[in-house]
Amino acid sequence: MLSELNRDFGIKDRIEFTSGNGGLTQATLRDPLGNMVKLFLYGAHIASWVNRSFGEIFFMSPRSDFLIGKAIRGGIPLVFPQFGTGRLPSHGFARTSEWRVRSTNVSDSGAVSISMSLTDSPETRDIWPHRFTANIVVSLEDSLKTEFSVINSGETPFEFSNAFHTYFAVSSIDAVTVRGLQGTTYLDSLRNREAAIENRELITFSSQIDRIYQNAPDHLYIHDRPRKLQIEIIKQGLRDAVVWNPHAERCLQIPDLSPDGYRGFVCVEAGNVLPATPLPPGAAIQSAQLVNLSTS
Ligand code: TA6
Repeated sequence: MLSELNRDFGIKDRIEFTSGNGGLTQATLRDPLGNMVKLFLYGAHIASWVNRSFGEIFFMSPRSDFLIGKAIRGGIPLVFPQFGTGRLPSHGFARTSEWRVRSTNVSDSGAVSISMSLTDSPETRDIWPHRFTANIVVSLEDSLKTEFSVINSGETPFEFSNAFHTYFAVSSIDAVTVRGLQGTTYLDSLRNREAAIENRELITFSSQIDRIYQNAPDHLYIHDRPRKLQIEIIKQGLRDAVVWNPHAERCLQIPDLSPDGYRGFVCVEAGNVLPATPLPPGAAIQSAQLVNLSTS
């Protein structure tokens, strides 16, 4: 497996496949500038992004499982085809499925990318009776671009939700603000998804926040004051943004987070969450998230 992957998709000094946590196959992408991404083929799950100027950008819980069938707690879990709880496992089956490598590339500008796909199977059709192919393209340079597309390859329409459930590492949750959502309607998952309007320019985290901001602006900003870091999230073809931090009380109920694990991350999740997106037979949807870093 690893030798075939490296033979077919490895690129000297740029892309290598190895056995990672829990024996999961991981791809390591290194660009010429010194940036690095590690991602598992399991869930097409980006686990780490080390930027040459700002270090590790994503949070990974020290208590995360790396077991087939379990979600990984950190990095970018892929939400598809369901958001949250429902008929399918929480956040759908994409993040607990083995994705296939389709191609790898180094662009003229030095961006290193990998493309992976997930197609329906007897197991997925058992719980979600639709034909589809989902694709992920991850492109690394000083910024990180993740593209998600899905085609309805069946004869019947379906609807789905998708999101990049990104765990951004922060110095401390009480020193972090999220900007760009003022005036946006959100569904408050702590109040049975009651609708309200965000009235703050800067969202702060003194208690649990779990909100689905609908039709949110495409440019969002996380500011980590102690780290003097601004993270810009540019979403394309992704209507919504979920903002989540469990804070102390909820954190105690999440076994793969340490009791104070909430202090080390904020989730800002670009996606098409609610309402679900209808997809007629033969139709496809393209979307992308671009994350830029700067000193602030
Ligand atoms: O995106 C926010 C959320 O839906 C929260 O309600 C919380 O459940 C979080 O996702 C984590 O979900 P998970 O299934 O990964 O434990």
